[in-house]
Formats: sequence, C-alpha cells, structure tokens
Amino acid sequence: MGTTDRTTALAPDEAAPPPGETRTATFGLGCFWGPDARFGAMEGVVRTRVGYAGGTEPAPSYYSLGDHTEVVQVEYDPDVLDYPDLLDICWRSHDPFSAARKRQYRGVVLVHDNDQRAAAERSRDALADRTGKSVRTPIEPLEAFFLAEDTHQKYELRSTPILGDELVEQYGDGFVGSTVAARLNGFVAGHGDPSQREAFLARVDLPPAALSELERRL
Ligand code: MHO
Repeated sequence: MGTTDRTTALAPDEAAPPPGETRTATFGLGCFWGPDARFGAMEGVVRTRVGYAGGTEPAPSYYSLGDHTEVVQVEYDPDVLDYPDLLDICWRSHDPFSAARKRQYRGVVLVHDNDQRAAAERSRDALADRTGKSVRTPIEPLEAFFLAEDTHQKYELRSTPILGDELVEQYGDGFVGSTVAARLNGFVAGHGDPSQREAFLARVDLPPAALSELERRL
C-alpha cells in the first residue's frame, strides 16, 4: 500500500483542502454544540469550530461572554457547497421569526464580505416571501471571532465514551481542525444519511473499540 492510498483515521484530513482553498461562514444558532454537529456532518464541510462573536468585548470566554453570541464557524469546499446551501441550513436550525431571549443564543448571520451580505439578504428575503413572515434574524458583519474553549469543540463527539477519548488523544491540538472529527461529531449526533456515513467510514481506520462504539450509536 502506497502512502497515497493509506487508510488511516487521518486519510480524509490529508485529502482536505487547505484553508487557502476553502471559504468560511459564521452563524449564531443557539447553543453552538448543535450546529457544530449539524454542519460538521455535511459533505463539503472541511472544518468547523465554535466560538464567540457578534459583540464588542475584547476577550470573551464561556463564563464571561459580555455582549457576544455563541457561533459556529464553517469552513467549506466551494467546489462542493455554496454559501446559499449553508444559509438554508441556518434558517432551518433556529426560529428566524422570533427575537432571541438571550444574546448568548441569538440567531445571527455574521457575514465575511459584501458577497455574503448580498447572498444572505437574498436568502432572507426569499424566506420571508415564501412564508409571509418577517425574518428577525439580523445579518451583521463579522468583526472578530474568538475560539471557544476545547471542551466546547465537537462537544457531541468529545462526550462520546471511548470514541471521543480516542480521537482527542490521536489528534491532540489538531482535533478542532480535523475533518474526520467534524464528520464523526455530526454522525454521533444523528446527522448524515446511512449511505453517506458508510462511504465516509470506509475511508477511516479507527481502532476496533472506537469503531464498535461508533457503530453502536449510528
Ligand atoms: N445545554 C447547555 C448549554 C451549553 S451551550 C454551550 C445548558 O443548558 O446549560 O451554551
């Protein structure tokens, strides 16, 4: 077996486009654990991370959030997905017709540039036209993104016994940036369809105990 067709847990990570070839989208959609898993399960999503954004405080943290909001940042391959695909998920992942009760959990589309702003406004207006309701979710420029603490990154996977421990140990500092971890985080939370999961899992070589724990949960 040559190095190019090597099957290890890292294989999809080695095949992942580097950050220069991806695009990034940022959304606030309530507690960030859920959308981290939902986006992470999607083919074409390369990396996910959760953090704090949308406020003005200089150094937010989970217990000192100030005026920031929990957000998920989605890095995607533009050959596979486009921004409007992600916006569709965004509208379905929170209630866009009611204002949030708490700023920590507000729905917000944080746009990275003018193209994203235009696309987000079009998508929002189409949703309003389809439903006849006005959309309360704001579209704002992303000013800064602060990475959340490790315990919140890929929370569903991290809190899956055996599998989570195995991957956290295997990846070390690379855990948050791993495509495999993003996908498995989504799968253990119930996202992805069976054929997609099977195709992905055929590309990863997990230790037997981790694999059987994963299969038990799918
Ligand atoms: N489910 C948690 C919220 C965590 S989220 C990272 C809770 O109910 O406290 O805000």
